[in-house]
Amino acid sequence: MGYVKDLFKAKGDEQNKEIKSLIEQFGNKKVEDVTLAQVYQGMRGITGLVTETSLLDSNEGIRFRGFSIPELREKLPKVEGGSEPLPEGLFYLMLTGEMPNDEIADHICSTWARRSHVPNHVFAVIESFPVAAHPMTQFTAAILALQTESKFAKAYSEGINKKEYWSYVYEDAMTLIARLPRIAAYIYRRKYKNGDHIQPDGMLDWSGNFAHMLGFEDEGFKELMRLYMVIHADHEGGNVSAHATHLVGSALSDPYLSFAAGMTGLAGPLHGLANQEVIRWIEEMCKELNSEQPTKEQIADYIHKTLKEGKVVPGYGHAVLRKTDPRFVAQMEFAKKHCPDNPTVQTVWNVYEVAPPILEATGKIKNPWPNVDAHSGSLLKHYGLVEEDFYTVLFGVSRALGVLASLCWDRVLGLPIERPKSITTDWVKEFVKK
Ligand code: CMX
Repeated sequence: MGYVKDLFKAKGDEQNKEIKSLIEQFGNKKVEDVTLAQVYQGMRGITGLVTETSLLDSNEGIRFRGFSIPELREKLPKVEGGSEPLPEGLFYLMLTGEMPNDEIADHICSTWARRSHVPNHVFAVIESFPVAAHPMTQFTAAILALQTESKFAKAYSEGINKKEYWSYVYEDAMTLIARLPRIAAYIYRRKYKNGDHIQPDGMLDWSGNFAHMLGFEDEGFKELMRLYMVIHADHEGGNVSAHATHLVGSALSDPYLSFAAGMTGLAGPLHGLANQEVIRWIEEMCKELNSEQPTKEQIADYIHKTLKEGKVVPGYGHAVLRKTDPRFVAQMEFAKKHCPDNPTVQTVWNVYEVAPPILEATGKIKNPWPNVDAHSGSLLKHYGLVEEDFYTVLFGVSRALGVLASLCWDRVLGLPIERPKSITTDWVKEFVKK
């Protein structure tokens, strides 16, 4: 086995022992009581999952293995001359809990480059879709097509010992991550660039090569991709894409099937699709007002109008966060450095000034602050990636890092099939009578 895989297994064994002892000693301890409102309202706040890779604090935002986003930007390895963190390093951190050095990040990068070849039948599946099909539909179908490569599914059908599951899941996770940029770039070039595809450049890092295959050679865009791939990677375990991947994986569906489930969830407008919706919302506002940069008063009126029409203001609100998302702040800092005068970026900042008090005044929106999706489109647009339908695919490529590292953990810890209890309203009526 390679160094990273050996280390991961050693960490898994250690954690397994600790968990066994915790369950033995404290297995009957109650974590919290669950209210009827929580049961009916999206299980909000119910602690029911263990996800080792990251933890979300409602005020502080996300920490990956204890590190905040500013800390990751400072401490994770970077390309020579670059200033944004490498997702290769973040994956290693999430998988092993240890901060990588440059050599380890290089090692992950070359492992992924070696495994990045996408079989032809996957492209054939993409080609079978009408070009008009949404990129997330094409992306999810391509991931399912890639499932023919699953080492876990093959080994399982041949009858392996359950102690070996983790090893095949690890191999599948590494191969799947390695291949996603090529698949995503293929969909992009097919849909928006007349099928004029660009071959990978094996000398580049995972995100740099992704940018290259998309057709963007600007070093600023490559830096944006590195940051983007890091900040979208993980958001603890209960969000739709992470939870769906974990849930489906708990049935021992292989990593390809599990990740495809996560991606169909990410494609929902209340989750990952919000990044496309934000830029559409801004563009529709600009069109309606016939202005490239609406004033704050005009933005405020438009927000009121959106709410009055019974629609959400995309990019605002969160099921857990109660402050400005640090992922929004990281992108804002990037924009201040690279494109402070861009009119769409300026509009995003103006919405940030205007929207929170209006949303708060509704009295029902629990978090009036921006989430990760509020900023990303304006940065992509600045570099010329203007096809907003594609934005959620970028989110999906990044999200693979966190949810697949977690899936490796699920199997190394031998977590069981997930099966929470559900009830009926008749049951509830009887229950409240008692
Ligand atoms: N605009 C308008 N109304 C909003 C709102 C927003 N941005 N955010 C919440 N609300 C509304 C909800 O729709 C809900 O209304 P009803 O009671 O009429 O159903 C009410 O406020 C209470 O909702 P909440 O408890 O504050 O929020 P939830 O935990 O139910 O939902 C989220 C969280 C993200 C789905 C919601 O804030 C939303 O729809 N935001 C806009 C879409 C978005 O940006 N999604 C991306 C989230 C990040 C990600 O996953 O990528």
